[in-house]
Amino acid sequence: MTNNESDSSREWASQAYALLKQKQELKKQEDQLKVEQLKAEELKVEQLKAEELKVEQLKAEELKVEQLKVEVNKQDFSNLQDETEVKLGEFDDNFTWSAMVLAAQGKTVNEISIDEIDWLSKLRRGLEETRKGFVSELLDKLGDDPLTPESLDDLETLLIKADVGIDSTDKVINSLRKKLNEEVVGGEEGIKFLKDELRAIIEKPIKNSGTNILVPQKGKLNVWLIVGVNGVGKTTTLGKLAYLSSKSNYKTLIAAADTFRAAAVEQLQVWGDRSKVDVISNQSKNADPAAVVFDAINAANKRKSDLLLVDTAGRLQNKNNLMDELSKIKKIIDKKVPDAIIESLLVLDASQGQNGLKQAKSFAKSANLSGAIITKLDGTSRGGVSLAVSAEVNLPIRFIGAGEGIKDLRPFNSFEFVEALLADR
Ligand SMILES: Nc1nc2c(ncn2[C@@H]2O[C@H](COP(=O)(O)OP(=O)(O)OP(=O)(O)O)[C@@H](O)[C@H]2O)c(=O)[nH]1
Ligand SMILES: [Mg+2]
Repeated sequence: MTNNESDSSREWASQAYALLKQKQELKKQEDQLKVEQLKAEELKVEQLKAEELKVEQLKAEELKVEQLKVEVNKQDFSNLQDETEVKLGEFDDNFTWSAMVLAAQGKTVNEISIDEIDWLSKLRRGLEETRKGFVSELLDKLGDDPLTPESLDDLETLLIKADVGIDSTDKVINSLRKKLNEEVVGGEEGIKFLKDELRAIIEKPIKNSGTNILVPQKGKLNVWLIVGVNGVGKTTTLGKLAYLSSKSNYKTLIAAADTFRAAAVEQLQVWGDRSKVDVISNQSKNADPAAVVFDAINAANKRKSDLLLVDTAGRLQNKNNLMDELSKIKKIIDKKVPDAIIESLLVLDASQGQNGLKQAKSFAKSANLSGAIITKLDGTSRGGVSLAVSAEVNLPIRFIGAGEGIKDLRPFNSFEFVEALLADR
């Protein structure tokens, strides 16, 4: 965003803020109304029962109550007095920046939500460390002066330092060099060009996959395998995904297929409880992960689930065992539900930088991955590794995590990511 755009968008942001405040009030009133409606419907059912009216009528009323209950529960859920509640914060720099990023994507004042603002603020704060060693230095070096071949050398060093990877860095620098040979490029314009280039790198595997945002396909069982080495955040990510999915009204189920680590099932159960999603597990010692998946598929079929999230082990005796186990799980799914949509999502801890990239490459060779999820973007200086994953492993990034809370995971949006990465301009 340029400074001029910032000025005109500030007014927009203040309108958005006022509207969100109004919406919050309105929602409270609607919730109250729904609770009252529910009470009235329940009373009706009681009366109908007492009068022994037609069974059909009774059934219809009961159905209505059930539907209302779901509605009220949903409202209750977002109004819970716990960490899941998001309140409208101050009208500050964070709000303005987030609103401006949404406006730049063509959203109208009416279309934005507190959740979105909250997430963007988190993302921007989370990427602060990456930005510090990257953008601040970049801006110091580039200033507002036109780009020179020397400033490109500096930029190259900075991109490598931010773990963007050699391939992506080369690509960006070459494009910029080519542009420099053709015309004078001002500082501001240089940053804009840089943003476009970075976005193109991340977007490429997403475009190639033909799917912009990953959601469960309707009318089929979707099975998402959450894989990755130990400690990267698989189980946490799965918990957040279960929340996102059930909140979005997909019938969701969790399979606890990490039978290697002792406390894995309990940890998953906590997430299941928080997101109100059932967990299928086998508590016996040395349970076979493929057998857990087998049970979970049976349960998913019975319940007509939309999405089965499978937690897998990150630590086994050796890497071959890990790969064998994953292929065994896949075979079971293929056999039991041949038309299931399987996604193998590799979880990567951004703070591991180039090490994480190595893991991704080694997994990609043997595990037939379909996407990546980048976690722990909060508080690392290595957020740039997301670009390397796109460019060097050719994996579409599907979700990103920036915190340990249940709402700290979102579908990946390349525009928002690059804006947050270069948020000072
Ligand atoms: N700050 C931060 N911490 C995270 C994030 N995601 C996960 N964590 C933390 O990372 C730690 C490991 O997370 P787990 O979800 O247990 O990782 P895992 O990959 O399932 O680990 P194993 O099952 O042992 O292989 C926990 O303390 C999480 O709270 C994130 O986005 N940000
Ligand atoms: Mg785990």
